[in-house]
Amino acid sequence: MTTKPLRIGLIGTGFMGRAHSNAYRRVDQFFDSDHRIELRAVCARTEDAVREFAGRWGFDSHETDWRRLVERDDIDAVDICTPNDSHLEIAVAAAANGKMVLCEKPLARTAAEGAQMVAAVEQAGVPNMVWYNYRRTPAVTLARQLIDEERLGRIYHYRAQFLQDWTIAEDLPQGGAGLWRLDAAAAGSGVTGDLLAHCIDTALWLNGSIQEVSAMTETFVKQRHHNLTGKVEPVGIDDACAFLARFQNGSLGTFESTRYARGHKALYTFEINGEHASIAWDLHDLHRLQYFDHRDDSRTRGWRSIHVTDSDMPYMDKWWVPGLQIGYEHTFVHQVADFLQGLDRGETVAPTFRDAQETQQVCEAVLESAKDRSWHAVAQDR
Ligand code: SOE
Repeated sequence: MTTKPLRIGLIGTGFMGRAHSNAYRRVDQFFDSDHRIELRAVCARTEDAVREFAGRWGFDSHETDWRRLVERDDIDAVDICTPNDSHLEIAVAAAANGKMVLCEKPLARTAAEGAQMVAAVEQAGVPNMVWYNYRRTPAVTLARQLIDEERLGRIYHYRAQFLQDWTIAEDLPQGGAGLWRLDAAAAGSGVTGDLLAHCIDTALWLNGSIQEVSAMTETFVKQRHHNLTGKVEPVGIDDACAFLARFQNGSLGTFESTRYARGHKALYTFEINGEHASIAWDLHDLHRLQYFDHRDDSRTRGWRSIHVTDSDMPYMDKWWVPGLQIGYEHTFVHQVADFLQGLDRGETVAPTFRDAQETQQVCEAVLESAKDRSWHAVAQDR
């Protein structure tokens, strides 16, 4: 088999820069594709730090200005792992240079920015993808398979939560490295864009489009020291958000996210209740899918805890032997593997920018609804 190189230019060396680099390093060892990853360049602002990152993860070279990286002839795909306020500018420039564009979630700060990004990659005709990684947890992919097989019957309820507790301290500053998620100018929103965006992406994938929403948000700590301005500034993000949703398939959704749920670090859970069966998943126990089927014999009927490790489970034939589980970082490996295999077949791989824009539109409706305390229709212009 002849393999074609896919030369990556990665921008951003924080948490996601590491998660993606790890995925690029591992994918070829475990998954087959006609494309072979080459880590050509990594970019971050601080010379010493980016050089160290390039050495540690095996990038051939480094840049300190992303504009230089997106213009390089030896890069095929630009991967955006920077805070949300730079996604638009980088994606548009990368697409204009004919690069494939991969972008960390959320696609953008607002739906208006997202629309420009969709237009940029579609006009350039370049492959594109957004890293909503939880879809590719084997147990979540299994949930999708069970739904596709119509085992649940008509769906009545979709319930999701994403709970954290890391911003409770009032003296935690906002802004800058590691804390840009608290800065509305950099992040766009708080838990809605950062955490509920994951829940919404999974929900749209498993249960279809959302028609309308009714939301409430709260900012518990109203002002924080800003690391970039050096002043105490108002906090513009939502610390917590809860919303009700009506799906196009007639089911009802309830979504909740907060960074003020003491004791919870990244408790992403969802449950779907159908006419015949229900499924539930919990990120803290990510290799298990809970399944209840009312059609089972009544004497043995009950919730089953499916350990999603056998080789007939999604992605699992590529890893270890049955019973041995995988974790968070593997979801990113799966996403790269699917992207490469999509290139092999000449097919797009979801979630594309256009798919992720639907999540932006739900987020937008949620934030608007919280502002004026009324139901908002979700724009359906995909
Ligand atoms: C926030 O703490 C965060 O890191 C999100 O930004 C990620 O998308 C989520 O997967 C885990 O939590």
